[in-house]
Amino acid sequence: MSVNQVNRVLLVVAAAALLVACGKKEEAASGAASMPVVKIGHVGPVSGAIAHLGKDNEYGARMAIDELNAAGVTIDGKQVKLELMAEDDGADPKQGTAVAQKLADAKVVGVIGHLNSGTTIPASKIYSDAGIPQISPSATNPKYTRQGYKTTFRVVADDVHLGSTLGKYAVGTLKAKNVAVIDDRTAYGQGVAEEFTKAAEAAGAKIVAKEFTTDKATDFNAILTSIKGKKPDVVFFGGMDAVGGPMLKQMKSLGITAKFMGGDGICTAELLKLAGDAIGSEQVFCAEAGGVEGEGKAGMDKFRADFKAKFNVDVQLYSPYVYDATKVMVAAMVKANSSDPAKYLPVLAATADYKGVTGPIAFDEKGDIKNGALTLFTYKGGKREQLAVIR
Ligand code: ABU
Repeated sequence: MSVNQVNRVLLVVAAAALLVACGKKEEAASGAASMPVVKIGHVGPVSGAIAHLGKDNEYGARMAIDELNAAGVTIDGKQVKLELMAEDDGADPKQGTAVAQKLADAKVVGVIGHLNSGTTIPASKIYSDAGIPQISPSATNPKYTRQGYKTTFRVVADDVHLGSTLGKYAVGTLKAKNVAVIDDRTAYGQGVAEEFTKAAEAAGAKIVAKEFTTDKATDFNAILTSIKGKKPDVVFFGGMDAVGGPMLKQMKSLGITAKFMGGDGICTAELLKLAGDAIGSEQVFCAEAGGVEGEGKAGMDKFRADFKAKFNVDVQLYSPYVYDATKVMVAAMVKANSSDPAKYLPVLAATADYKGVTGPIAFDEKGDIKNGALTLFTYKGGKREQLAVIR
């Protein structure tokens, strides 16, 4: 055979191999297209002042769904395709109920969200009426799971746990005697500030000022000037980082040197950017409504590294909890052998030993996480630094 003939034969063989590969690819693609689709909703504020937190949550859901689809999920003998319907509620209660209705009308079989208590609580009635299981990965107002709905679940500790732990810490560890309290009048901010106040007073502190702002405010000079005159050792803020950051800047320019405390809403990576150089070393103390220790840290570290590699951003706060919430929901569908909410809801409620990256997940009779942890943090050297995990 001449060299030309050999080359022609090789070309024909290569072309045939290419055709076979393309055929297989099309076959695989059409296989995926013909799979039953299981729609799961996610809601958070991906617009507005806390869009960075909404995106963090949404990425957690996307990561879980992508991993599950890649591994293959089989329900009732058929491989299914999980589809995420991600909606934006702008942290606004009205927008929250509007998107909840949209998801119910679209017949999602479950919802992960919302992020804020102020949107999660009103939306939960819509999901309950439609029989759609809902897991909030971040809404901490206790009311959410205390409305008597069978469809509400939460994978983080609540504001009673958060506020009371922080109140005791302010007095017991930071030795605060005089405390000022500010909240943003949202369901979350007001609730966590009330729990903090009760615990700080019970531990012996005097509440020297109670002030209010909003979750959209940018100017705090009037309330901070009034607080400055009361000389507090600690200023507690019930609200989110988008307000807490500028508040810290204005505290600095007014010369207020009190420690600054808050719940999970300020306990983010973004607070460092939002407050700039106004965060003094070990001046800010906050708590995340979850946490891992010991052997669990390796799994969380891997999650953070995988998240960064996939989205090119760091975890802000609750994406690992969203990731676990999504996987817990799908695990219940697989165990129930059905994505029908009526069939998998009792299995989800009976979740007893799910091992997540955020720790073990089991639900109590209200749908709250059993034995939920808290992690106390401070900010030091331009980083959020863990102080302790508390159960
Ligand atoms: N838990 C803090 C942020 C979300 C919320 O409860 O409103």
